Amino acid sequence: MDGKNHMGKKALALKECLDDAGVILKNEYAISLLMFKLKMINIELEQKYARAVVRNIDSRIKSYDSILKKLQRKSYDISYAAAVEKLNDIAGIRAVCFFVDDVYEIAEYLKNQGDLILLKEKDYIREPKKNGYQSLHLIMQVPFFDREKCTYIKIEVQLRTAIMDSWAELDNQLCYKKDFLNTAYVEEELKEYSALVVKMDKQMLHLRRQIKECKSKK
Ligand code: 0O2
Repeated sequence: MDGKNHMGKKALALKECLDDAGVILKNEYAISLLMFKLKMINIELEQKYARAVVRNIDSRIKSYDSILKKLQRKSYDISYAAAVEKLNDIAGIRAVCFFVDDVYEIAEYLKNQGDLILLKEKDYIREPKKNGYQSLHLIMQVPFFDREKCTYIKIEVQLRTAIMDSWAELDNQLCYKKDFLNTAYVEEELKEYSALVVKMDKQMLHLRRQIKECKSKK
């Protein structure tokens, strides 16, 4: 069998596994559990602070094409086993908050949920990526009990502010994982705008605190 044919067979086998109804359902289960928890946390925080906390929550199951590309990009084996073992974001959920302190408070709530296991935390807010990307990522494990045993489903939870989210969305559209002539220039520009994101998030938080102080003096 030549190399290309072999790769084709591996990719096909991967697709078959990812298309399996049970596999899809397990990822959907992890997403709906996290969605439920984030909504509950949001209700609690909105009541605690009497203001809006989470702007929106989105979720997705990573597509076959995107999984295949990521396995290839990272030089992993093209197989379902490798995808499940090596990739942390086949199931993904993103909560976009208004303020940066809300991001960390929600992360603490999630970390304190007795039924979830925190596998890994990547704080790209305290330490943004080289290109300026900011977000807090929690890789969590959701237990799934069936008749025979308990298995764990990985899910990546991305938490960030609305301003960070706008930057990331524009980066996705303009630059992320794209290859073109002026890459270096665009990357430099985006990095500069990321510094503006930091500044604006800090100022908005400061302003919110000032307003609260004024109100409490009344
Ligand atoms: P897509 O198409 O959005 O799903 P690791 O967890 O260390 O094994 P991974 O998953 O590469 O490796 O980690 P990383 O770098 O934290 O990226 C996870 C996800 O965060 C990415 O998934 C993106 O969704 C998002 N992300 C990371 N870096 C950037 C960035 O520079 N710009 C933007 N816009 N998003 C970013 P995917 O699979 O790369 O992409």
